Amino acid sequence: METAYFLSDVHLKFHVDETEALRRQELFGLLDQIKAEQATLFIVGDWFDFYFEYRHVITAGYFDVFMKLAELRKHGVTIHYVAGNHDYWLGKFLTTDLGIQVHLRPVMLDFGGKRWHLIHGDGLAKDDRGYRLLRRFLRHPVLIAAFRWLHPDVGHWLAKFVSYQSRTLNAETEAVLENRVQENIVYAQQIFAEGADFFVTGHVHWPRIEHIGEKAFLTIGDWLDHFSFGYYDGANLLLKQWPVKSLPQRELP
Ligand SMILES: [Mn+2]
Repeated sequence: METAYFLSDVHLKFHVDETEALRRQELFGLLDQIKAEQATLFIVGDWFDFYFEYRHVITAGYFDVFMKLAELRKHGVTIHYVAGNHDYWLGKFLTTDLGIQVHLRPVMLDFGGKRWHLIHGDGLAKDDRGYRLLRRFLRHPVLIAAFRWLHPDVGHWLAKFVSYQSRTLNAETEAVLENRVQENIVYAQQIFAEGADFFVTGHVHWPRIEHIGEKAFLTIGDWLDHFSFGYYDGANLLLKQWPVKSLPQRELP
């Protein structure tokens, strides 16, 4: 039986304070479970709060995370990683050195006898026009090349501001989040019409599963408040929460 776990919006920070260390401890608990189960891991964006690949430098604050992913790979776990808006700049350290299957764009793939559409979901909302423009700028090859020439310490320092910006943008009311989820469900209907069985997304930080006949829509939630994840048991897609002991945990809405 092929099983899978879906995680998004973990927002791993490169400054590791006490909360961050505990968040990782909980996350590694789930990753150990994935390893023991020999399941597949699907990362659906914003795994890292900031990720940028230089040619010869990796981010020190993520060292234990890289080690953990390498450990999973060594034990035969397949890892797919769909880029998010905080970690779009994925590169060959992840693909070649860690053996992760990276998707810079939303992807349709077959797994466990089902057709999956995996999309982080940034820019999907109708009121996100300003962001879509910003995204075009942030993903421009000239800007990326220029950023690579900055000293990595300066680059990370700058990234803290961009990251903080996009977090304050996310401090929204439940009604707004609810509305986003509904918009995403409308979008998912098109993808279902194109043949997908399961639509998995993130970005909204508001966990929800909707079963639509045989098909299902899942927005994963986050690893900041909900500690939620998707689980495919070989036939059904489920929304679950990791029972967190060390930090406050919000119930599913
Ligand atoms: Mn996001």
